Amino acid sequence: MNDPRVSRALWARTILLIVLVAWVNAVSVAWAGEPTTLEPGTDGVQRATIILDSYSYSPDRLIVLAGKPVELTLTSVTTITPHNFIIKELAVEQDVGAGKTVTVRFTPMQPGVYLFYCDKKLLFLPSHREKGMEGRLEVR
Ligand SMILES: [Cu+2]
Repeated sequence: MNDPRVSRALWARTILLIVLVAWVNAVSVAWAGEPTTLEPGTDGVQRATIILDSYSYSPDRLIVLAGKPVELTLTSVTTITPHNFIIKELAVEQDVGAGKTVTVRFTPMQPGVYLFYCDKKLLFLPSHREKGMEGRLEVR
């Protein structure tokens, strides 16, 4: 084991393993973020703030109750890239310019899982949704 080539190879393998484990952890955290449950305020409105970046929503998993209004404050932290927020089944479609904050309000009546996403794209490039800018709203 005193051969320096052997210990170099062992080190290389150990470092590779550490990098791999760190990467797998980072990816699984991104995929399985804890859902955010929106508590109704005294006025019955379920509110949350969502940060829009290229190309993500944070938080990207929301849980709300059916039949009560939902108000989302959409804050973009980008400097150039415009985004939007779409929930097709609920007729929600809101542009969010770079660095802007806007609110959307809607009342989901049917329990179920609704996907929200950004359909912006530049020319022939993949859409922001295809780059991962998507989340899910669970209506209970
Ligand atoms: Cu976008």
